[in-house]
Amino acid sequence: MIVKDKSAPHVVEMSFVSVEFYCRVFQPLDYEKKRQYSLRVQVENVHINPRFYSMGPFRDEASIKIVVEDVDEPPVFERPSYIMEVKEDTARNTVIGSVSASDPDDKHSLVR
Ligand SMILES: [Ca+2]
Repeated sequence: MIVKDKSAPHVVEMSFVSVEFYCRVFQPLDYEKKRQYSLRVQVENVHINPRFYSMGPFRDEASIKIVVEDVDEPPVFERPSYIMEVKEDTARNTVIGSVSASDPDDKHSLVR
C-alpha cells in the first residue's frame, strides 16, 4: 500500500506484512548523566479473522537498549572574560587573581 502525503513531496510506503519503527533523538543526550535507555516495543494484530483465533496470540515484543557513547567535550571557562587590576608597585610573585575552567567529560573517561 502506498500513501501519498499531499502536504509533502515525499511518498510514505506502508506494508501490511512488516512495520518499521524509527528511534529518533528528541532532546540532547548527555553521556555523563545517562548512559543508556531501555524500552520495550510491541506489535499486535488489531483485526483478527475469527477463523484464526486459535493460532494466537497475534503479537510479539522486543526489547531495545540504546547505549550512549562518549564524546570528547571541550573544557569551558566559568566566564567569557575576566578583568584583573594590579597596582604597579605590587611585589613579585603576588597572586593577582585566578580563572577557572572545567571539563564536562567524566573523570574516568578515555576521551577526557
Ligand atoms: Ca563526554
